[in-house]
Amino acid sequence: MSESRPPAAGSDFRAGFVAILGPPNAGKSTLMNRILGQKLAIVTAKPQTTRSHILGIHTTDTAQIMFVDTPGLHDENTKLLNNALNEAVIDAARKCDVGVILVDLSKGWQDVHEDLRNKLSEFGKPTIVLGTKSDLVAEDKNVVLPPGAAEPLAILRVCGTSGVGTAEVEAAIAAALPESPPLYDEDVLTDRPVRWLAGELVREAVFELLGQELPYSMAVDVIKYDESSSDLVRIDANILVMRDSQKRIVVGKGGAMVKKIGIRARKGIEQLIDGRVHLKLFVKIDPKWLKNAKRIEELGYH
Ligand SMILES: Nc1nc2c(ncn2[C@@H]2O[C@H](COP(=O)(O)OP(=O)(O)OP(=O)(O)O)[C@@H](O)[C@H]2O)c(=O)[nH]1
Ligand SMILES: [Mg+2]
Repeated sequence: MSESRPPAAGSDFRAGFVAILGPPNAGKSTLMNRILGQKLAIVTAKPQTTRSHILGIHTTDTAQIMFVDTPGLHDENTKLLNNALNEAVIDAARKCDVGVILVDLSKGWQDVHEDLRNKLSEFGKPTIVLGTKSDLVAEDKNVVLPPGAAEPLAILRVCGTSGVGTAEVEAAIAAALPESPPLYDEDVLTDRPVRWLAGELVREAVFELLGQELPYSMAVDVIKYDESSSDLVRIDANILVMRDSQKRIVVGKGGAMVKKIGIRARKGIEQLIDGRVHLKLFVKIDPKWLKNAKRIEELGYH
């Protein structure tokens, strides 16, 4: 990423990649969406929602912050998808200009944070530590760092849901970026195609409507994104599950559940594109997708 930057033009505009790092459920996607003022990354109450890095581009008069929202870093390395997720995190840390480590203030500093801090220090990256979910704890509570690797540039508190503290976060990040002209036009918000974002909103609806296990073995493949009609976007997507029993749960009695998922996802997509959407969902058994690296990549999760 940073290798491709053209030389600084002599102005004091700053631009660079900022990796948003932390354990699952720390509030990474919420914070990025809040600063962008647009729901780009899906957010759910369940851990391990984000599956691959998503670029969120925030351009102001003085800086362009290219946020890289990453999947939560976790220790459990048994599944191929989890490996792919952790690789995506390390890759983002290696390529960023600034690393931001998110710490859920209600949980505090954990081993995973120490790992991230060490990685960023090994890669020589300036680091900012952010205590998130400040609304859940006492006002004077902040992250306490154990002695160890390099000191961060700043330790700040933020609430991603209300936006309290985000201005300070933005300022601290911008100050840490290298001088550079912007890399993207100011109206570009992400590098992800809208059809992929639409698939994510289907995945979010499944996360929200179905139990604990199923969302983790499910994927969404958008097979049609048709904008040829002037007043309506037609989207067909497959919801991929591993087993017949899961298919029955997703479809629901007489198709009731998949209908509910469709209604919820459609609303999200209509908000995203600010237009009408016709969404058709199919539930397919694809026992191999979770075990096949190429397929994981095809689905856009790496
Ligand atoms: N109370 C409170 N809840 C928050 C805040 N920020 C995020 N959350 C909630 O925490 C949960 C996880 O938020 P996400 O933004 O999806 O967290 P994440 O770090 O992206 O999680 P993964 O993608 O799973 O790694 C959601 O239910 C959010 O609504 C906050 O500032 N305050
Ligand atoms: Mg996330």
